[in-house]
Amino acid sequence: MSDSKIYPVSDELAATAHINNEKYLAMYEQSINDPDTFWGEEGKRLDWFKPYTKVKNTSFDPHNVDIRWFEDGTLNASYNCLDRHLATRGDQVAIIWEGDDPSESENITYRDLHERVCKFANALKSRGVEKGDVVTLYMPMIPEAAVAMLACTRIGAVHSIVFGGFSPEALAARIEGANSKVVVTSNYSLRAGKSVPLKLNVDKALEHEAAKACVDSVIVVKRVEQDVAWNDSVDVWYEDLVANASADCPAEEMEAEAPMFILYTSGSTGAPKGLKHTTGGYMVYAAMTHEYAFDYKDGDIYWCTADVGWVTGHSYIVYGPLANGATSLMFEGVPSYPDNSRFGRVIEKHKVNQFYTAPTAIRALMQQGEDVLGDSDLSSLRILGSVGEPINPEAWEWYYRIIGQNRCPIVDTWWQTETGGMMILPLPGATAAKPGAASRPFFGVQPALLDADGNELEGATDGNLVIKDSWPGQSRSIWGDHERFIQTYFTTYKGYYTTGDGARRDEDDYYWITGRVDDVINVSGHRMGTAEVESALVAHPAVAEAAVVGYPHEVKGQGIYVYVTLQAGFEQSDELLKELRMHVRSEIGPIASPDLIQFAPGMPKTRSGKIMRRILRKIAEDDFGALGDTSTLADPSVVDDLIEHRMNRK
Ligand code: 6R9
Repeated sequence: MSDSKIYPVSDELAATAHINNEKYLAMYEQSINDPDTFWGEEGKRLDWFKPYTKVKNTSFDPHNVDIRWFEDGTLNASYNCLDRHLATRGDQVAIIWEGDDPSESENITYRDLHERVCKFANALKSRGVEKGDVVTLYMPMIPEAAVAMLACTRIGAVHSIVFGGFSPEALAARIEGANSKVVVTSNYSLRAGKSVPLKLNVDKALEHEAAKACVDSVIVVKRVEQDVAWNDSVDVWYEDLVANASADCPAEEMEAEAPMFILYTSGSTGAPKGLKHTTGGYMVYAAMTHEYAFDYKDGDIYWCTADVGWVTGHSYIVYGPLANGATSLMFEGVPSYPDNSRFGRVIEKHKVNQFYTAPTAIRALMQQGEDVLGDSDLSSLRILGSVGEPINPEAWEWYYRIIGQNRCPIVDTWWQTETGGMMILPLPGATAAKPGAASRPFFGVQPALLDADGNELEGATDGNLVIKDSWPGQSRSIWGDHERFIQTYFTTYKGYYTTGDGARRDEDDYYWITGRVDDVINVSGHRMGTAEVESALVAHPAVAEAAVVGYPHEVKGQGIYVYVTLQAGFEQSDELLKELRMHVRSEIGPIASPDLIQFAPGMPKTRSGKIMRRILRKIAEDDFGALGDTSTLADPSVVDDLIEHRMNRK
């Protein structure tokens, strides 16, 4: 990879940000050398019912993985997001809700939110929910989703959010896996003006006997005035429940290590795992990372475009921002409705200061051209964030130039459902950015790169990214299967947390995430990150999006199979094929030259925007009979086209 451009920290941010470089270095050192003192202090950013006296008590020993933070303290997450702000910021807006329809929006103050949460918490109790019970949320991006989360944590119930785009089968498996007795949903959800039958999906999920056996209440928010099938013995309207509920509901005193939520995520093998997060450490970590990553200051308007169905929505729409007393924007819609300028319009309308989105969204906008946001006024923006996948330098530069107007730092945040919060990122007042690099570890995070035998590598090199010691936001277990937790994350490399990602460390000790280790391909003995090849391809003006997978190659071991989606205005041709090959050769080198290139009108993506490489690999291997589950794809029909035009026919 060629030497990267460097975007230094502005003098202004270095002077005004919470964390500048000097502070970063000093705090980082303390966080590693004296974690008890460091986190003992940081823990004070929360209100504790009973203060902790012990801070860190953690072991990555595969015989006994045991992770505890602040273990003798007690607190409540909902209290920390609401009650403690009432005296000082009761009338401040906590959540700005922007509907799918641009004419619909709502400002909810901390006082309003507190009242709504207390009422729904009492409503949950009236349906028999007790401390420790699991409540499944299958909801659109409406305020009631945040209310339900905070109501659960208020009474010590554990929420398990299932993204509204998942199928009834996926929902059923998660209800059953968590033995959840209550499901909260809405009759319909709205997406780009169309209503989606969420409640019907719940009904279908409950046709599965095992799921049905768990659930005794389905609480339904009336999002749109439209009829739904109704089963009086199980279904109850949200509105009816809260209408009769008291607004007085003291927050339950929870132990720091009490489970707070479960979130299912897929790995490279087996069924999705329900990762367990606990209260004290998670909340400290979510609040702290939110404040420092975005240099959040009182009065700022902060917008994360994720869905609450993903971990990003948990930590950076709800818990982190609200713990900090922030104003957090929650968006129900999509970037392309009513037209492609929507993100710009929302930024302008609500004067957004911090904007946090995913590379896939950036590339989708990029494809539409530089004037995609129209005449939207973006002058309120201060800091931009990126999350979910490696951001290729091309998309980074576009994000910086077109959305950030050459003045807003981009915080590329690497982290995972398992990590609870951000792990590697350039703090905006401290770390000069290199486009495409997640850069430096957050406080308390000790990354290392290992070779295949588990030896720690030194200096500038590539390797398997692991973390050497615990941080407070870390997942504690897989719900109901601690052994699987140990097997998945702590046995490949003993004594380390295995991330499943590969990374490169450069001469400045910056980390560049190269993608999942299972996406790494080996061509003629050369290891290559598919992300690196993709990044090169996307840097070509004709390419909107590229996905690269390996396929069995007689001579090289693996060959490079490329799927490209062209920018509007470009036609597929043999000339262009040649040009793309040459382009990759010149960007990375001849070993990266694509063997096969397929023009793809669309990529198979999950609804969270991640390209499903498993499917692309199968098609590249000419083995599409065994594609596995495609039900979680945003648009399953793209697969048929990919198969029809596949390049590798045995
Ligand atoms: C937060 C989230 C985790 C996986 C992770 C990695 C990829 C996320 C990234 C990134 C490069 C970034 N990933 N952020 N890769 N740079 N800034 O996305 O959690 O859904 O669990 O995904 O996503 O591969 O291992 P999750």
